[in-house]
Amino acid sequence: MDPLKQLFYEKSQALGKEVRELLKEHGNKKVDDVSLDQVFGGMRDITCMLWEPSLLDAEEGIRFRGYSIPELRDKLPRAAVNGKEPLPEGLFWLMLVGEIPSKEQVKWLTENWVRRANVPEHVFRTIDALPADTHPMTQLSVGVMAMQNTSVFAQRYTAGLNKTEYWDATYEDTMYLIARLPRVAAYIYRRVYQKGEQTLPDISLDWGANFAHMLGFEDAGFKEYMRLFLTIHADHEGGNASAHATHLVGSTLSDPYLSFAAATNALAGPLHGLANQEVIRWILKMVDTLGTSKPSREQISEYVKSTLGSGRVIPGYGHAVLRKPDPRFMAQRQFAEDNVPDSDLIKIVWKIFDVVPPILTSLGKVKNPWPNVDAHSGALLMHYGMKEHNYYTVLFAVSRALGVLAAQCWARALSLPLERPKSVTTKWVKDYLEKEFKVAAEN
Ligand code: CMX
Repeated sequence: MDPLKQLFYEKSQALGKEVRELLKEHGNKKVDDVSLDQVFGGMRDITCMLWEPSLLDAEEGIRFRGYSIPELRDKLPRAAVNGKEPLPEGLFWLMLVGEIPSKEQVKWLTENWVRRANVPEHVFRTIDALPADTHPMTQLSVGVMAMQNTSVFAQRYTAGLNKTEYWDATYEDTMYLIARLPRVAAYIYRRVYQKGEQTLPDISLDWGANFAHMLGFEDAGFKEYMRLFLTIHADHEGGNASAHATHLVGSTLSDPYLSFAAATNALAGPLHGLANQEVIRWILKMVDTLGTSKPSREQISEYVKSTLGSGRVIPGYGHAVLRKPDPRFMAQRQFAEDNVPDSDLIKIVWKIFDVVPPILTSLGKVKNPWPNVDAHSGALLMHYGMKEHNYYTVLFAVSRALGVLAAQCWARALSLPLERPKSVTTKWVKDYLEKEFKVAAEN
């Protein structure tokens, strides 16, 4: 058994035992109750799902196994040569087994993924069958689905897999899928935007730097940004749409390929991951409309108000859970301050950060007026020369695989069952209120 699998096995056996004992003693204790606002309002804040890799606090932001983003930037292993940002491999290790890995453990993981990274030829041919103007997220989803015929879980299940072995097959699929994903994603980029001229993998590079290389970006700054990007987008607890989609589909014992394809489809919505493409489009339209690459705060303010006036949201702002500026935004801002202090586009992002929150607050209905993760990434990608906005969400998806697949390993190891919440009709709600009202009147 490989060392990470062995560690995961030990950890999951121990936690599985703890969970069984905990539920035996406390299984009927209440952790939440549900209001009609929540039933009609997207199930916000209902505590009803288990997700080991990370936990989101509305005020503080995300913590991965207890570590905040600034702590991860300090503690996770970095690239051997001039590395300042964490290697995403290290975060995957941490999310899977709850321990900060050593440099040697991360090196082992990088090399393991290199060995698993071969993508079957039919996957490329399947993507090639799509019109080139198919959105890159759709191409990614199709690419992931095309790999499903190699699923270890699906094959072993068909052959008669013992329940106690689900976690092992899921771990194998997870490791192969993460290893292959950058190659598939880069293939789509080069196919659509670089005349199909492919850049072959460089097996001496770490996972993030090799992805940058396959995309065709050799700049050391871009590689560092990719390492940071792939780390901070990896997970945001279990209730967000891409994570929840993975969890829901996986709960039917669909394998990790089918489950992660669902995540990509959820991430492709403009209220979720697609917002990173929408942000940069919106900023470039503003620059174009105002006729200046150095708009004043007053000009930006007018533009923001005209966007709101036309019944649209300000992309990159707001969040379903967070109530403070997103630490993922702040990490990118700090990266930009340290590495790219002189970009007009990035300075616009910072001015928007000054201007938008008071305007959104003044509407009186927006629960979180602060920037989210998607507000900053486009300007940094533009700076490094990646100008194809439709592609940005694919980068998010490659990162998101780390968290949602680590969670799927846990779901199988803890034998989490089929997910099946209760839904009701409006008539049911009216009848319920009527009945409750009568009960209240009788009392
Ligand atoms: N601009 C304008 N209005 C906004 C807004 C924004 N950025 N954010 C929220 N609102 C509005 C909502 O549309 C809603 O209006 P209605 O009552 O008229 O429908 C009202 O404020 C209340 O919404 P909320 O409770 O504050 O926010 P939700 O939890 O419903 O939605 C989110 C959260 C992210 C979908 C929303 O803030 C939004 O649309 N933001 C812009 C899109 C975006 O950046 N998405 C990326 C999120 C991060 C990610 O997943 O990648």
